[in-house]
Amino acid sequence: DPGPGNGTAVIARAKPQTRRPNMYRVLLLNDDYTPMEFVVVVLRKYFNKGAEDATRIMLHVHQHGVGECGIFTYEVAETKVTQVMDYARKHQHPLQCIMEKK
Ligand code: TYC
Repeated sequence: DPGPGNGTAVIARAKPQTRRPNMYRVLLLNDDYTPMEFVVVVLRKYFNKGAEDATRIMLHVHQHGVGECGIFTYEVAETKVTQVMDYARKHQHPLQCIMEKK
């Protein structure tokens, strides 16, 4: 009589305890109308960039059409996009902010 169980040894391995969350890039898109200074304000206000970094990113978007503001988990990225779009709309600028899976 093998007793409880079926007499087969259980070989178990613990899963790694941490899983990396999906990450999302938040991007600004260029347009012809949003003032450069407004984009710099957005980068400082919502992405915690300093004046130099904000200016560099703004000029990159101006010259290349698109640029990265940061990489965040889904909920944080979505919040940033909503905040930037609401702020641009409030000031009647056509600035577009989007997110994409990394
Ligand atoms: N192209 C705009 C201008 O010449 C400036 C600008 C930069 C607009 C970045 C949007 O995401 C942007 N006033």
